[in-house]
Amino acid sequence: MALPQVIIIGRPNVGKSTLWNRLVGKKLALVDDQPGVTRDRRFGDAHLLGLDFTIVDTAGWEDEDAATLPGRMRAQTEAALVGATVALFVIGTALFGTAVRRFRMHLG
Ligand SMILES: Nc1nc2c(ncn2[C@@H]2O[C@H](COP(=O)(O)OP(=O)(O)O)[C@@H](O)[C@H]2O)c(=O)[nH]1
Ligand SMILES: [Mg+2]
Repeated sequence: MALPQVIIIGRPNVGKSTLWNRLVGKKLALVDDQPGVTRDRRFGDAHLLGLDFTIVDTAGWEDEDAATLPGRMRAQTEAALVGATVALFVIGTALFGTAVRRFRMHLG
């Protein structure tokens, strides 16, 4: 039987790929402090609290027109939701990422 799917969704740059890497135990998903680095779904095997499941990293969920790249990324994420058992909606580190970027720009 297929494992249950847990899908990680949320705005760009909130730490979705970092969480995915942590749950899979390997640094396979790209982590960056620029939004939009994850453009497609990534599947991995995870084990937590005695449960085996498939964990799915997704592109950031942006409210953009379907014809644009962010809009197509959102469509990918919405398609992934169809097969999911659980959705983890990450709202975490958006302000942190923005603050780091602004600080770096400030430093030049
Ligand atoms: N302080 C802090 N930074 C984090 C955490 N998780 C991710 N980050 C940073 O936030 C930025 C975006 O992370 P990423 O996983 O690429 O976010 P994604 O775009 O949602 O997949 C990166 O610079 C990470 O190093 C966290 O738990 N704490
Ligand atoms: Mg990502």
